[in-house]
Amino acid sequence: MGSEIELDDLLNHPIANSVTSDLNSETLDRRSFLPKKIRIFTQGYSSLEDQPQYRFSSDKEAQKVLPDIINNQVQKVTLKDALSETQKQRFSKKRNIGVVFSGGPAPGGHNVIAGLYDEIKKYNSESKLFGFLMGTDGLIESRYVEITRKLVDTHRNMGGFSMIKTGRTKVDSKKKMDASLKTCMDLNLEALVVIGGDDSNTNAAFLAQYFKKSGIKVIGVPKTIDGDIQVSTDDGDVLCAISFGFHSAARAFSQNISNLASDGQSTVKYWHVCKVMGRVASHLTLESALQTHATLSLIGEELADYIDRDRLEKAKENNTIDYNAFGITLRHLSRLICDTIVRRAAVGKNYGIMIIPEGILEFINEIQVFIIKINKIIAEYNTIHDQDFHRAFPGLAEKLEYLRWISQGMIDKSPFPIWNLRDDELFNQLPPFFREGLLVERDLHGNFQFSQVKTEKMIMDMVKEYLGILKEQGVYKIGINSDEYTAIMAGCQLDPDLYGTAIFRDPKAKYLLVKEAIISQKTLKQVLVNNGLMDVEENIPGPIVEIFKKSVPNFKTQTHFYGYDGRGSAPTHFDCNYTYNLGMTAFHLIVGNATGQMAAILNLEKDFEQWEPIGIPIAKLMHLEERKGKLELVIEKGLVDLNSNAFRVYKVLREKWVAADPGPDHYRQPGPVRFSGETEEDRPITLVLNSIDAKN
Ligand code: FBP
Repeated sequence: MGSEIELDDLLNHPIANSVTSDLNSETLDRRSFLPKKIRIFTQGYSSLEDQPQYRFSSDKEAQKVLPDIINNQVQKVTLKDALSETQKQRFSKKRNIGVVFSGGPAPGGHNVIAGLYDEIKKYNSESKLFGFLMGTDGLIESRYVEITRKLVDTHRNMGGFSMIKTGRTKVDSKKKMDASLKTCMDLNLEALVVIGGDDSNTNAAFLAQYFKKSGIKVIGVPKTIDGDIQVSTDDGDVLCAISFGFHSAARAFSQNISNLASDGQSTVKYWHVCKVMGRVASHLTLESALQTHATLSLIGEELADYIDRDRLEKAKENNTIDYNAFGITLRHLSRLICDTIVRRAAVGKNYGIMIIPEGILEFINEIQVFIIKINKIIAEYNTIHDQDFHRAFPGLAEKLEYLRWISQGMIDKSPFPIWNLRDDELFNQLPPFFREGLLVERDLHGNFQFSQVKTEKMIMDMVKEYLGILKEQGVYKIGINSDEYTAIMAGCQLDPDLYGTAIFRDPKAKYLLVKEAIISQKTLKQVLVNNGLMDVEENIPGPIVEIFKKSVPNFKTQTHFYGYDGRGSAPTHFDCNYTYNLGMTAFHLIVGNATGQMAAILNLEKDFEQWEPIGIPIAKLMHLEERKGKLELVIEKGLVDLNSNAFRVYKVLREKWVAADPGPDHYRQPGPVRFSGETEEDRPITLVLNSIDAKN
C-alpha cells in the first residue's frame, strides 16, 4: 500500500472532489439533454382547430355544473404561417402564467414546467411563470415562486416534483375557489396550468368553470404513474393513451422486480411478493408483468370476473345456482396463488416472483363491500356530527366499538342497518392490522388509500395457511430432480428403481414427487416396510431420509412494496419527450384561448414524428362516482381493458411464465432506466401492443 495521504489533501484532491460531488455525470447529462420538439413547436405560430369528429356523450350533472366548458371540443394545435399582426401579438405579448403540481409525483413533471417555461420565454422573455408551492395549498394561500431559468435548468429531465413540491388539497369550497382566484388575479395571471391526476384534472375543470368570468384560463396536464388517465372517444378513438410518469415508474418497478427474479433463481428459496402501486387500476402490474415475465401477476380487473366453476357445477347437480360462485373472495384468491406455488414446487421450483396490484382489494367481493360500507359510515358520521370520524375515534378499538354500536342498532335504527351483526362478525374475523388498514382515513379526494394497507401480508398469510393444509395432505411437495436422486442412490448402492417405485408417484418423471400418502418419516417407513424394502426394527436408510427431507417444502416469502421509489424515479426518454411537449402544448392552448382543456399528445404509441398536440375537454370525461359516501362528479378512471391486446397477450403468455415445468424460467431483464446509449425499448409495452391492429 502507498503512503497515507493527509485528510485535507485527500478532501481537496480532484478525484475525491469529483466522486463525492452532489452532481454526478448522469445528472449533468440529464440536465443538458434537450428533449425532441414536435415540429409545430419548432416553427413560428399555431392556432387551435376544433375537431368535432371526436364525440363524447356528456354527463347530465356535468352539463349542469360546468355549463361554460361542457361544450368544449377536442382541439388540435396546428401550424399557422399566415397570421395577422394582431394574431402574432397574441403570442408575443407579455404574459404571466401559473403552474401547480397536484397529487403524487410522477417522473417527467419538471419537464412539463420546462416545456411551458421555454415556450413562454421564446415569445417574450419578459413573460413570467409562477410556481405554486406545495400543490394547491400554494394556490389557495398565495405561496409561490417565480420560476427562473436557473431553477428550470437544474430540474430538466429530473424526476420528482421537488422544484415546487406537491400536495393533495382539493379546491372544493367557495372559500378555497375565491382564495385561488384572488391569488391568480393578484399575480395578473392569464392562465393556470394544473399538472395532476384524474382528481386534479377534475379540480382543474371546476376551477376553469369558476374562473371563466375572470378570463383566467385553466389547463390540465395528465399526470399519474397509475396510468389510469386514458381517454378514448365514444367511437373508440384513443386521444390520450397513457398519462405521463407511467412508463418511468413501470420501468423502475420492473428493474427491481427483475433483480429479485435474478436473486430468486440463484438462491431458489424465496417467493418474492411485490405489491405495486396503481390505486384501483392494475396497469402498472400488467406493464411490469410484460416487462419482467414475473412468475405470477394478478390483474385486479380480471379477478372481478372470476367464476368458481366447481361451485357452479356442484350447485347444478342440486338444480340450483350458487350466486357466491361469481366474483373472487380472499379465500379463492389464496387458493389460486397456492395452485401456482404447488405446481412449481412439483418441478423443484419452490421460489418465484409474484406481482400484486395495490388496488386488488377493490376487486375482492367481501372486502369491496366493507370498503363501500365503511366509506358511507364515515361520511355519514362526518355530516351528522360535523366532526371528523378519525379525530373522534383515533384508535382501532374505538372505531370497532362504533361499528359494533351500529350493528346492534344503537345508532342506525333503520330496519336494514348498513352495518349489521353479520358484517361485524365477519369484519372481526380479519386480523387487526388489516381491519386497521380498511379503516384508514380516506384521502382528501375521498379515495381509499390502498398504499396504506398491507394487502400483500393479508393475502400471503392466507396462502401460507392453505399451503400448510396442502402440505399435511401431501399435495404440496418439492419435486426431486431424477438425476440427483439417481446420484444419491448410486452413492450408497441402493436400487433407485426399487425404492423409486415405492416412494414416488411417477418414478420415470424428470422431477420425482413423493407419494401423497407419505407425509412424515413414519409414513415413509410404513411404505418401505409394506414394499418389503426394510424391516420394522430397522432405521430408514440415510439417503432415503435425505431425499424425503428434500421433498418437504419450506415456504418462505419476502415482501416488497414498489411505489414511492418508482414514482420518484428519473424519467425515461419517452417521458422526458412526452412531458416537455405537454408543457409546450399547454402554452399553445392558453394562447389559443382554451380553458377547461387537458393538454395531450395524440399518437403516443407511434413514432415521435407522428405525435400531435391536442386539447381534450375535461368536462366531457366526467361521471358521477361514489366518494366519501356521496356521488361526486369526477373524471372516470381508466381500468385495464380485458379485451385490450396487452391483456390478451399477457393472458396467453402467463402460463409459460409460471414455468411449472422442468425447463428454465422465462424472466426478462428490462434493465435500468438509462439515459445514455441505445435503449432497447422506448415506450410502454402495453402501449405498443395496444396499438397493433389488423392493418399494421
Ligand atoms: P396520483 O393519483 O396522485 O397520481 O398518485 C398516485 C399514487 O402514487 C398511487 O399509486 C398511490 O396509491 C398513491 O399515490 C399514494 O399516495 P400518497 O402519496 O398519499 O401515499
